[in-house]
Amino acid sequence: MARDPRPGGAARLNSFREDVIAGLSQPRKALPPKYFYDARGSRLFEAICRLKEYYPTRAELALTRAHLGAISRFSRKGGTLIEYGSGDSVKSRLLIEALHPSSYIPVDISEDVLRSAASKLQRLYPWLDIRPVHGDFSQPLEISVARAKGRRVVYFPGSTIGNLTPEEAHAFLRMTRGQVGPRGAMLVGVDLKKDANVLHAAYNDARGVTAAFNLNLLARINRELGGDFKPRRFRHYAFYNASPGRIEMHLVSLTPQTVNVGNHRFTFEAGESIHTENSYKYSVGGFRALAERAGFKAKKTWLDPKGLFSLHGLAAV
Ligand code: AVJ
Repeated sequence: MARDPRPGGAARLNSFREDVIAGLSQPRKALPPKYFYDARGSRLFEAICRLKEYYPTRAELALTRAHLGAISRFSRKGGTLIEYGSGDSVKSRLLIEALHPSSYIPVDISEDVLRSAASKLQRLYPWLDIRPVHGDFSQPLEISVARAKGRRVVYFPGSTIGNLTPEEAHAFLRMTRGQVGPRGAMLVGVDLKKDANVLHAAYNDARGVTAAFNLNLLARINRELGGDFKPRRFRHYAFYNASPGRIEMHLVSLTPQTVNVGNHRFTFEAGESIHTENSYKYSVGGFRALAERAGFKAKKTWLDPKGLFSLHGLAAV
């Protein structure tokens, strides 16, 4: 799938429709997690990040604060900072203040979040050259070498890399390795393997915010593609699958039912699921090995005090 030339318009809707039809036509139904983030989904995700059960956001913020000096020495000052999945850019502010990059390129799939964060940052840092790119980080972005001043550092926080299979993560790291060039670097936030009960709670919060976030995908299909999903006939289901090392999120059909999306009709058996997200968890050594296979030198790993989450400083070799 090519990157949309008009991400806000008809082309964006077409790729959403194609991905939904293709995903629901498989024998094991699945939908890509990138479609969670419409305006309502982005707000729900921000609410997830504030939940007591969802430790990754707080752990990553804590480790970034604690190791900011070392992170900025590793990244070096004054270059170009490219951030994938920048979202509301809270952690970006810490990095911008520490690294003082000459340019900052936030890349995000949610246009509203991207624009409002960029204008807020521009008010805070009038000296900073900000060039927001609306898009999907899984596709190579044409960030031209000429536009990027100094050392290029890609910042990929939040364990968004966990949405990719290890094979996809390998390909993604290789692509980024090409993008940052021979002297470039990458900072990647990666959630760690831990007690399955802690993981389970983080994706099954008591207030049901994660369930609402998952179910919003069906509401979005109804709104944007004219679907007739009845979200109440599906249940949020998330569990840690230890052998691949990932949280899986599903929407499970509570009854036998038929759903229409445009001219397409999909049938569900009772108990049949739509697999909506994978969130891979790594050991420190496992992630470093993956990065090294993709052509980086794994130079630094920073952890929060409880050892829940990691940030990796990778240098191009
Ligand atoms: C944004 C992909 C890192 O996997 O933890 C949170 C998304 N899904 N709760 C994650 C998510 C359910 C999140 N990532």
